[in-house]
Amino acid sequence: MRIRESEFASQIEEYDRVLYLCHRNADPDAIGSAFALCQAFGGTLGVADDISRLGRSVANAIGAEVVLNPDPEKFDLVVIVDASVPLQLGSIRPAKYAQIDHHQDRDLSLGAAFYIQRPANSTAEIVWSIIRKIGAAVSREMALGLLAGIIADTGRFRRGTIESFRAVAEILETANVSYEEAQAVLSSPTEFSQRIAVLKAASRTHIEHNDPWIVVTSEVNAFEGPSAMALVEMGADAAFVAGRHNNATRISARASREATRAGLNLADLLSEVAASMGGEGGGHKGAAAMEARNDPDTLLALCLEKALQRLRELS
Ligand SMILES: [Mn+2]
Repeated sequence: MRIRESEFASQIEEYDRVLYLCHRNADPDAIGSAFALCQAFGGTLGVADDISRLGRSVANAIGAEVVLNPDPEKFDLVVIVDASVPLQLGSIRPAKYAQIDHHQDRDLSLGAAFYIQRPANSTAEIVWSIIRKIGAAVSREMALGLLAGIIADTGRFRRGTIESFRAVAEILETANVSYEEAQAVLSSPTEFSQRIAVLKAASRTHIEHNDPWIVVTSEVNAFEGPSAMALVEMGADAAFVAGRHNNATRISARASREATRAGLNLADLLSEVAASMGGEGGGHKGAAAMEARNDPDTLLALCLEKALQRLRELS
């Protein structure tokens, strides 16, 4: 059941023990959003599998207690935060759940007891609108977490909308925190292993072009997302980076602003490729991921072909 943001408080009141569950590799948006909800309504902050480097940095800065791989059975309700497909929850399959999310895939919302899912730059903006509506007290830590989520998910405002800027202004006005502090939370230096992975991805890049579009693929063992993002920053319109994880291949994809504006939708593209291979995928137009059992070469070739075909149709 889809609910309005103003209805969240009355819905959540019905449950005693609530788990706010973030997706795998939980990022600042997931952590900041789930933390603010825990503070406003009471509950436990959980993460499927593991937390990302920046997610950890935010959790440390706001003093969030994070439970890794919590047992959903121990709660009356699980609220899935910032995730839209079951794959993002690792092996956690809550029997009863709600959802607050800004992605476009409907996989999880269809089975939710109640949910708020709408397009926004970040889940933090949706959470801010829930909290603002009930007039809950906003601590410095809640504000820092939400700001970090918005700053991170808007790509430091490169994709900022009126709603993002308004939310940031309102949060700064409400809580005793400065924009500079929120930025500092996100500026921990990039880990050695990530820099190595990104550089390896760049050196192994396979390049295909069809003027004006450039599509690239690569393979690394970790940090597929940051690698794909780096390849787009270097000039690619679409970058697909594969990595093997146990028996599965994970692919992270990023697209340039020009390509998404022209109509390229990576969430659709990866969910199509995943579906044809018995895997799962989704995300946003400009940033998406998938996982399947096939080898990286097969999946990357499919992604490359589909992206080039789609871009050809668009131009
Ligand atoms: Mn998000």
